[in-house]
Amino acid sequence: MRTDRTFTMLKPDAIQNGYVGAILDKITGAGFKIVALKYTKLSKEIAGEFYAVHSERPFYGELVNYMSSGPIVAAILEKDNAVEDFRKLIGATDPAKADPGTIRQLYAKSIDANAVHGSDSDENAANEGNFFFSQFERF
Ligand code: 3AN
Repeated sequence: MRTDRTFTMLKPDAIQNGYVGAILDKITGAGFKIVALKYTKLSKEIAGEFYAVHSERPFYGELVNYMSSGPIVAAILEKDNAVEDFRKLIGATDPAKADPGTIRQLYAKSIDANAVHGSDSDENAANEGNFFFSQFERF
């Protein structure tokens, strides 16, 4: 089923480098409505659970360590065709390969510290949003 919501996290590098305002501005400027928003820090255990789908990938340990290394901003976003349009807005996983004007090309430096996460399917968007937010935290 296609939905109109996606889930994002601004990663520790985006927070560290002071890009929260600029990235949220880019997101809302592209027509996404913020449905839920949270500033928090993941423990290693929670980060491991969130990225469990990647547990067989060689970079899993590094990814979990990195994502629990500092605070993050989590959000549910709403827009028609949200998942696909948000993936376009953030650009390729490797910032060096991301198109000009995309969030990763503008604000990320490396493949692990790549500024922002975006769900890759409607199903994952729903699961990831539910992982972070209760029904009382969505507006
Ligand atoms: P995306 O976030 O673009 O969907 P995935 O799903 O392939 O990318 O990877 C999930 C996360 O794992 C990425 N956001 C990135 O931070 C990290 N990652 C992917 N590939 C590598 C890699 N080769 N080395 C380190 N981290 C990686």
